Amino acid sequence: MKTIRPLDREGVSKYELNINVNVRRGKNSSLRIIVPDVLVTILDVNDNAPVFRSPSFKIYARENVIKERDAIGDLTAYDFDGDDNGRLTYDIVHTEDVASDGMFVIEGTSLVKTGTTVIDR
Ligand SMILES: [Ca+2]
Ligand SMILES: [Ca+2]
Repeated sequence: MKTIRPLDREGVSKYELNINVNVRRGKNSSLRIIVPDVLVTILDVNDNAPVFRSPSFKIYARENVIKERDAIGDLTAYDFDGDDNGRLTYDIVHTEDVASDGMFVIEGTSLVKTGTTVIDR
């Protein structure tokens, strides 16, 4: 069996086929055998990169109110691949200024304030 175009698990992950086998028995008759339920399962490869739901995020947090470990924003991204190929983890890899350094962490998809100092303009 061959494919006639590339397979994409994120488009169709399973195909069910019925296949006939014909055996000629004589000039005018044939015996037909049907193989029921051939199930083709398309296995996933990691061919999709994660995408954030927005190209940038603006989060507004009130000064003197946000406490340690309070979530201040949701940074959800998605990945169309399955299982481990679509499992996302979030990390802060760079901060633009010294004041931001160590001030926030990401827990799940939430940006969380860390430390005991209050946010104060
Ligand atoms: Ca992926
Ligand atoms: Ca995939």
